[in-house]
Amino acid sequence: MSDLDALLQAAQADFAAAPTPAELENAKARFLGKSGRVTELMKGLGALSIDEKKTRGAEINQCKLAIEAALTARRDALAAAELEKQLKAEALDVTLPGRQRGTGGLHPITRAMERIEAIFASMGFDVADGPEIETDWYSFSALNNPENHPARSMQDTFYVDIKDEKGSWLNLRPHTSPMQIRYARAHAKRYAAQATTPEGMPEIRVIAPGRTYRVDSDATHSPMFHQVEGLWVGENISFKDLKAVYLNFITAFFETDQLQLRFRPSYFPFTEPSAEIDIMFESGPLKGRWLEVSGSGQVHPQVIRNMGLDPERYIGFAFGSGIDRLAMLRYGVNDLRAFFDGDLRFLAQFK
Ligand code: 2U9
Repeated sequence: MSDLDALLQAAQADFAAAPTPAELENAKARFLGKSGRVTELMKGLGALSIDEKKTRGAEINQCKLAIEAALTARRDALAAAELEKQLKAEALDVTLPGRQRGTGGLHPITRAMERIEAIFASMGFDVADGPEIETDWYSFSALNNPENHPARSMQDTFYVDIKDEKGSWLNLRPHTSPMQIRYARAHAKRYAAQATTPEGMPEIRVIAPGRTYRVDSDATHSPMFHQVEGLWVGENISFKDLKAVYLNFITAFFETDQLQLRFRPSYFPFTEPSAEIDIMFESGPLKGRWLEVSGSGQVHPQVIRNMGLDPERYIGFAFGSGIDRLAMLRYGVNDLRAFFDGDLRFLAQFK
């Protein structure tokens, strides 16, 4: 083997052994660089005769071209390997399912509450808002609860470790009635301050929806639940107005007029007389069973007085319904706790 063949083989072996482009460039320098082996051979030509120079020079050139070709081939091979590696690392499996971007939705109780507000708004009812932490007077006294009434006990009502200016513990409101007392008092005060029109004070027509709290927990009771109470106070409001309003509400809420409504005598300290409201569907899955959906009654004269109004002049009705129970009936849910467990598999069904 000629020295040039051996040189070519050595170059090919060195190039093949270079694992990276940088090391390949080092190998190139060893053969083709300024003091590389091919350059050294070229320098040796000076000592030869003209004829020898021609032949040897042509042979060295041939060898140099072959080394350059080997270098290019190795460069291409390394670049291809690098590309292959990169493609593997960034491989996309286009058959994988796409990442889902979930859309939020309103909680079923919020949806029920918004529907209730819209239905009562269509009958001219305003919507009251108010604090969830209340004073003893607004939660109990204003609603004609006697001092020793069991609703005031620690077993029934949650208390907050703060006292009001009268020295009573604050409570988590056990019903939404305090909002209506606050609303009615503000309303009465506003019209007392103005020169009263001959027609008198405009009627109070308001619903109070919201979160309420009681010490109770099972499949049909949650320590936090939702109520909507309605109040209509004017100079000539009667039970027939209550029946018309409630029937209109319940047919709109359940989107059917295939139902009956009945009043059953009852007792509440804040209404007199008082009645439970039952409904019975005439079709559908709940057909034929009387279901208790609300308490109601004519607002007690003492409660009218606590609103800052004269019970000799003003009269009205009130009702109170559990929103969670209405939503359970509406959506066919049989465990109240499902609404508050926060399980998205349940909640997502209402989106
Ligand atoms: C004022 C005066 C009177 C609201 C009323 C009821 C009867 C009643 C219960 C139904 C199911 C509570 O959620 S529940 O457990 N409510 O039975 N509520 S009358 O009476 C009022 C409200 C406000 C100023």
